[in-house]
Amino acid sequence: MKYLKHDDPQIAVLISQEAERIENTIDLVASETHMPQSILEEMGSVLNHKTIEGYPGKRYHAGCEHVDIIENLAIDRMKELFGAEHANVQPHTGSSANFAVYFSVLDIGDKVLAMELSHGGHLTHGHFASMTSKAFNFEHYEVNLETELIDYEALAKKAEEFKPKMIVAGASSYPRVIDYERFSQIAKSVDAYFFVDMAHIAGLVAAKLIPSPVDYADFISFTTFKTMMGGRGGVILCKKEYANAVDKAVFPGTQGTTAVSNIAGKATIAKLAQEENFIEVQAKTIASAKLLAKALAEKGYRLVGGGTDTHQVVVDVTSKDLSGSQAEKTLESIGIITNRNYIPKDTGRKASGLRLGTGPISVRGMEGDTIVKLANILDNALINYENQEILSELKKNVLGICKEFPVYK
Ligand code: DSN
Repeated sequence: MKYLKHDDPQIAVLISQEAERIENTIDLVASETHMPQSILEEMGSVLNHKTIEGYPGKRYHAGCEHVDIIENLAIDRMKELFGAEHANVQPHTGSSANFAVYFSVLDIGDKVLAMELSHGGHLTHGHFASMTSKAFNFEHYEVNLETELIDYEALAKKAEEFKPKMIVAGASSYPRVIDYERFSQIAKSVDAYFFVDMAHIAGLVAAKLIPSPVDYADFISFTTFKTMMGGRGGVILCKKEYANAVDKAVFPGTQGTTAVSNIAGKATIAKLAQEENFIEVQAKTIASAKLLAKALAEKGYRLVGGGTDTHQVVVDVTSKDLSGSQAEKTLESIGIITNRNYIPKDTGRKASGLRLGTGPISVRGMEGDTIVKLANILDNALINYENQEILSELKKNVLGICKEFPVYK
C-alpha cells in the first residue's frame, strides 16, 4: 500500500487493521467469505478505469477491446458452470440483480408471491422497507411454524388465491434445500414466472452438491461474494427467451456503467469453480455446517428447520434464554463474528435467531475437530455471557485457532 500510505495514511491504517481483524477473528457470517487473492488483485486493478455501457460489441464508449473479452469470458463461463441458457454479469449486487429481474417482465403494480422476511426471505422480496414493495404488489408465503420448512401445500393454495404474475423462491436465512420442481409446478399452475434468488447457496450449487434450480426457473439471481467466493457483485441467469428483456432491464433499465473489475472477478471464480479446490471447500462447508448443527443441538440449542442441508445453521438462542443481539455481541467480544436474525416465530422487532455460516471457515481449512472445538467455545461463551474472566479465556482460544488457520498465508 505504498501509494495509499502516502495519499491517505488514515485509510491505509484502517485497511491494515481490517486485514488484522479478518485474520484474528473467526467469520461465521453466512453471507461472507474470504475470496482468493487473485480476485483481490483484479478488484484493485486498472480495470477500474474503464467506463462501459451496453454489452460486448455494442458499447457506448470506445476502448473496450479488452474488457469486451473479459465480459464475454464471464458470461460464457457462468453459462457453462451452471448449464444456463443466458447470463448477465453486470449487476452490482444481488439487490440490483433482483430489481432487474422484476423489471424485465413485470409492470408496476403486478402481483408477486415471495417468502416472508422473518421466515427466511430477503428485503428485496417485497419487504415493506424495500422499494420492491412500492413498485409491485407482494404477498408473502411462510414456513410451517412447527417444522419451519416451506409448506408447499399452503404455498400452492396461496398462489391459487392470489394469482401472482411471478413466484420467488430462495432465501437469506433458510438452512434447508428447496424443492424447485414443486415450486415450478405451482408457478405453472397459475401461469406465473418462476424466479429463484440463490444468493446464499450459489457456490454449493456450482459445486453440484445441492440441487440446482436451473432446469426449473425462468430467472435466477445470485451474488458472487457469499459461498460463490468471487468478490462483490451479482449475476442473473435466465432462459434464452428472456435474455433480451433481462439485459435491457440491467442496462439501461436499472443500472448505468458497472465495475469491470468485478466482472473479471466473476469470470475468474467461474473458472476456479470447475476446479478441485473450490469443490472441496464447498463440500467442507456443508459437512462443517452439519457438524456444527449436531454439536449445538447436543448442547440443547434449538435449530431452526431442525438442522441444515447447506452452509447455514440458524439457531434459536432463546432456547438458552438469550436474544439474537445478546448472542451476536457476546460472540463478537471473543472474536467470533456472526449475525442476529429473525426466525419464523418472531413477530416483533427483537430477533431470536443467530445465523451461522461455515463458508469462510472452510476457506481457511477449518473442519472436523476444529468445528467441534468451535461449537464448545460458542456454547461456553453464550452460557457464560456475563463472566468476563471466562470470555477473555475463550478469546485467547479463538485467537489460537485463527493463528492455526490463517486466511492469507
Ligand atoms: N442479504 C444479506 C445477508 O444475507 O446477510 C446480505 O447479503
